[in-house]
Amino acid sequence: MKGGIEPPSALGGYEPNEHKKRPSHGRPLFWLRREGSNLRPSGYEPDELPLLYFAMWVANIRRPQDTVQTNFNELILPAYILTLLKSGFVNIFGRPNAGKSTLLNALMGEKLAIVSPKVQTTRHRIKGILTTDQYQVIISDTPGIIDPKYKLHEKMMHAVKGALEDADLALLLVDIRESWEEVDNLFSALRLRVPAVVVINKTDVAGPEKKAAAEAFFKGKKYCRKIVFISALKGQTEELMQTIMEFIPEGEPFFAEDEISDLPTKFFVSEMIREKIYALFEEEIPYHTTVLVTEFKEKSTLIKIGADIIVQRDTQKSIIIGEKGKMIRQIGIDARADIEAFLGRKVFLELFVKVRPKWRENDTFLREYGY
Ligand SMILES: Nc1nc2c(ncn2[C@@H]2O[C@H](COP(=O)(O)OP(=O)(O)OP(=O)(O)O)[C@@H](O)[C@H]2O)c(=O)[nH]1
Ligand SMILES: [Mg+2]
Repeated sequence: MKGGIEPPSALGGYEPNEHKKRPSHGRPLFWLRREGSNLRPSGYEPDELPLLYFAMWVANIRRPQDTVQTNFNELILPAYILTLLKSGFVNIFGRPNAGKSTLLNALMGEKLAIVSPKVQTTRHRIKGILTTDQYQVIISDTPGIIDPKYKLHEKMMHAVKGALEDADLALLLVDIRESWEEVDNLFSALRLRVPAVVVINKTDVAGPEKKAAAEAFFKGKKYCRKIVFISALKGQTEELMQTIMEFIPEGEPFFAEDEISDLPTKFFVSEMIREKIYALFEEEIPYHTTVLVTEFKEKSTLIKIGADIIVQRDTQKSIIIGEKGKMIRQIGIDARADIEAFLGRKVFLELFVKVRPKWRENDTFLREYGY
């Protein structure tokens, strides 16, 4: 999150994971990169190396992790050296409701993606960036894979396709209670060209026999390089993190170390409002709805946010508003609490409901709403 906004750790009660702890002694001076059998500092040409080594000698940098004040780019920065940083894209795929967003949040130790017991909650690819002094892993949550029925679905599957293309490692997430045959068909149809780990989730609701049966089922499948059991809900992901590191290549980071996502604050705000709609309304209402943040003004004492809740029909508008405005007030109260925790500021939230017939089928509307 750029722009000085605190990460949303207050949101879901997530404890920062052990692997999440970042070095406190500043930016890396350089990374050591493997070139054939040699190690070479990244970002320097060979003819600059003698000068670099001389500067290191003067500054008394002898070993990786030595800390020093360097006069670097005319800035005084604390710096240190990293050895063989690993970095890469880990993309999560699965059917709706498998727990992909819960897993992203658990790995990040922060709530980035909204979660609900209903299917098709996630509509975008959401990247979480996890940086330590050992690695930078970019973890992508994706929409659950479905047969598209309308244009919004097509856009959602487009997001999945993009993630299939740039993964270094695919995490194929399975809800241990769902039909393994069906997920097997789906995973086979993906025709993955990158290594994949089958991640069996929700082990907190399954006994040892069920786990053994799942292992026997997925073992030996063509796409399956390894099987890991997790409970994303309970944050039991240590073994998965170790497995991820086995598959991530050595390389330089893609993002600055203080970035936790590539998406703007407005996106997260609109998602928090959408999450409340999934929680408060039954049946089809959430699927006909999207949220667009139209105003975001930082004032001295608070942030003023205006958002449109978009629905397809007048009847849906009156359901969202509720009797004497009861429901929209509730959305506002619930969403504001999360947004305030996320931004670490007081928020004035104003919600409007707008009817846009067939917005889910309309390219112009879809684009305007960020799909
Ligand atoms: N018992 C249990 N429930 C879980 C676990 N992980 C996720 N869930 C629940 O499963 C439901 C769906 O979780 P999500 O993370 O929204 O699933 P998703 O795969 O992102 O779903 P879509 O975005 O719709 O594709 C929620 O009610 C979660 O609380 C788990 O490890 N154990
Ligand atoms: Mg999701």
